Amino acid sequence: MQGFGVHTSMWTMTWDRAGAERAVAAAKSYGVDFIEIALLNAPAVDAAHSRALLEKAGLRAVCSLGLPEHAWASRRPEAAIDYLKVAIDKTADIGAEALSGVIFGGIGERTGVPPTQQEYDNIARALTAAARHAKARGIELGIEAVNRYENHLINTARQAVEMVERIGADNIFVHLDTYHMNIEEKGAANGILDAREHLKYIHMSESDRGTPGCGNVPWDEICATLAAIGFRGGLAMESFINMPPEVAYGLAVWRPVAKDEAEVMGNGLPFLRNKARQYGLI
Ligand code: FUD
Repeated sequence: MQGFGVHTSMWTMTWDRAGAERAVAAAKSYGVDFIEIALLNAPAVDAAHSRALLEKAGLRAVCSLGLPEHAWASRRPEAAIDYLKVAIDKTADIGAEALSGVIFGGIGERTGVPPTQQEYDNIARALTAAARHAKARGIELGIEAVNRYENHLINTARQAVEMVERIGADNIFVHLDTYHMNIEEKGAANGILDAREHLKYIHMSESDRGTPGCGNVPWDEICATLAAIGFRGGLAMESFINMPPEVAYGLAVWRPVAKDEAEVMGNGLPFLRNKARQYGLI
């Protein structure tokens, strides 16, 4: 995945036909290279419909998810494998290139105690099987490190690298997110440096998940470090302004973090795209 994209949470978190039509039309009007589609209910997605929309718009896509509780890999690896296989098949049928995000567990999954070896063993087993299935379908899998309040298992770039290296498949990569890094890493550059061998995708998300450029994320440091490691992966702007309650709960987004779509797309998008261009990332 290369170029500059937008997470479709900007327009919908429900990837049904109406949501897909709205999001693809809007993304095309802003001239992005790709969209990230949240497969939060993978089995329900009409893949052929999405594929036709994307082809007509000339847009590429990445899919992402957090696993539903009945399929959290740390506890139920077999259920996770079944769910991930369906999501991988949908990703391939949509014509997207990768399935990424919290593919190892839930957004909001926490046991209340530190992770156990058994949890990591279960995740590794599930993701090894998922990577094999993804390989057969021509799909890459990304592991996104998310902050401690959303998940207790993979919070840092280093932990994501450990899991990627443990799985050892050539179609699995590290996915970072500037919002999570701002909470977890000892300086944003260090997270990127830790992941450099495996980093293929990054969410460009502000410290409050609102309009990029209006918060505390050190964008110059991020872009300069990406340029320094020769990053050639996808950059996706992620801003959560369209939150259904069940998703807002996992993400702990309790109030509007930006005024509206016009503010994020009118100010945040050009801000980030200009930074990415300035540093030769796109
Ligand atoms: C979750 C997150 C998202 C999520 C993806 C799911 O905190 O940062 O990237 O994994 O949006 O579509």
